[in-house]
Amino acid sequence: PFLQNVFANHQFLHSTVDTQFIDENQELFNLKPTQNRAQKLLHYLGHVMVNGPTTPIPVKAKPSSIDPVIPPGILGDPPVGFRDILLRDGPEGFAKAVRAHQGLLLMDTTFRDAHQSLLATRVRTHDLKMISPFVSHNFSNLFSLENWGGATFDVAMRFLSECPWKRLQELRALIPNVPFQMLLRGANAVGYTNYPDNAVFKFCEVAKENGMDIFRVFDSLNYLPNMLLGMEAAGAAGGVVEAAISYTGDVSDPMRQKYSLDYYVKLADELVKAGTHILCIKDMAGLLKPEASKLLIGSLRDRFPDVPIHVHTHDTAGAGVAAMLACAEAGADVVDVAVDSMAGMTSQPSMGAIVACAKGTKLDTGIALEKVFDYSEYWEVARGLYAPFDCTATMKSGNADVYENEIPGGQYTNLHFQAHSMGLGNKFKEVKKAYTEANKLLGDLIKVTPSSKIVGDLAQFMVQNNLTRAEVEERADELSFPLSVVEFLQGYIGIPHGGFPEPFRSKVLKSLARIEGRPGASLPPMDFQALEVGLRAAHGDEITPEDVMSAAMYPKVFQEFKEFTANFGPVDCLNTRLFLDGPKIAEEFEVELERGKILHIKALALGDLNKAGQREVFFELNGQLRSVLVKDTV
Ligand code: 3PY
Ligand code: ZN
Repeated sequence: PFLQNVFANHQFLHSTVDTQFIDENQELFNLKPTQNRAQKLLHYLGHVMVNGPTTPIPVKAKPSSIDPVIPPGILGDPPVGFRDILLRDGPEGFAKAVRAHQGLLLMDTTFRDAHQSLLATRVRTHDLKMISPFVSHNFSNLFSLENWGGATFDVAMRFLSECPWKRLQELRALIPNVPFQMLLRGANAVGYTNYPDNAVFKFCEVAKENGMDIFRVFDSLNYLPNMLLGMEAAGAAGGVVEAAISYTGDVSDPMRQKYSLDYYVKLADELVKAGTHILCIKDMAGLLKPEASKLLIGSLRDRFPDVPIHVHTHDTAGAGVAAMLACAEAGADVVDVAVDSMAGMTSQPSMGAIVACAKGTKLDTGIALEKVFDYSEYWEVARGLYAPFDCTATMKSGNADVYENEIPGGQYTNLHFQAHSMGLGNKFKEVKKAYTEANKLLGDLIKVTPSSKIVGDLAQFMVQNNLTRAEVEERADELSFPLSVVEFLQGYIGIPHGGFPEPFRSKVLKSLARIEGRPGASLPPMDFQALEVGLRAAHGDEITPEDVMSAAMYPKVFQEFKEFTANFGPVDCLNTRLFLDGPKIAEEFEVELERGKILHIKALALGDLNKAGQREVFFELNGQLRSVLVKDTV
């Protein structure tokens, strides 16, 4: 584009120019993005070489220089799996087959919750795709692979500059036999606040069309109307509905009465009555102790002999394996694990540990430990590529204090990162204490996205303003609270169990509006057609129904993602080291743009800073010399 500008320049064409010509004609550097994907990728690589990664990096660590190796064992067609049963018998038949199955079934969270909890959700489609055929061939007896939803949807666009739908499509093509599972935040879909009902329905429909099978539906307050809406949307799309009760407190502690065994059983009654195919206990903070597991899962098993029970936990305190085995003993059909090298701490308990402990017992998973070791080795090395995001850079262990602060796994890691980046590395205990107090102030909530963020925002507000719980309560009518807290009290995400805390709520809200009932019910339907017309006008005619849903969920994030791609091309085709760190000078590498379309690139040199504050970066692309001009912003 630079040379095109030069050759189109009137002065250049019609008079003799010297080198000052460039300095005097800075508009030559107004480089319009070309339509060429290869040139755009060079632009991206040049940008990273000059300015560092485009995605924010929480930890000062470089991606490892060791490449993960795909283990052997990918011959022929993949074996038949539970997805084949689902496709043949539908959701009800699938649920029956799960219930009838002898032995313990596993959901593998490595592709979603494990990296959401340990690596700030940063694992890229590139590395998921590499190991997918191995999973399909060697883990065909998984109940499901959790690979989508939760925070992965917006992080894909926001920080990885890749399309979440393309991830789903590509993984589906590589793993036809294992059911895919996603986390749906009920009426919040994959966002942080309630959407109009038709947006939740449409979202599930498009997800199902793109290959999603099982929808784990929860609400961050266990607010039944929100849960029912999500369940209906997943069911109407033809998905397997897995209604998830978020677990907090401790049913084995007679002193913790707010979230008692009776509370959970009554809620389960409603979800089963509403026709859930599977019932899930979602222990997002890892609070479910073995004794509580026996009580809770035992009661649910007795009450619902025909409904498959699925349990999710986090290993923050270190009791995850013990708890999941206790759940299985008490009658759970499926428990969640992550492969060993992506397990433990705020992630799920270890797959290898559970497979080994269950081996030879009535809970035998039928999974070969040797295959778990291979799978784990891939991830151990792949995880090294994400060193700039790895919580182990600062966090050295889990902590049983989670039984007191009840912080969900992913948020525990986030708060730890935040405390360190704010220079409060030795004050994490105080941050957690403030979280505990903020939770009490808000009336002891179920805490999971987004209610957990509201508690976290209030905790941060208390730490920053040096306020105790008593002071906040006393001065509630004069303090300027975070918007998320005010909106929560207004009823924007639903109604918490036991109602809103009073007089705190009235003091904060004063005359502000209060939403009655289910928030989504009062939102006008989204006009998808108008949205699509607007997107086509802004980004051209290649807008897909999936893009429309991305924009419906995250309008600004989607727009920025499209702008990024228009400038920098399909960066998801780069390997993770190149994406994060760019190539070294003289490094040669290949980039597969699409099947069979391979670019051969060599990074040649980085030019000096010119007067306009730019550097020219030189490459060889398929044997031809190419260069890009990049503004040096460092
Ligand atoms: C999410 O909502 O992303 C969660 O993982 C909640 O546990
Ligand atoms: Zn989780």
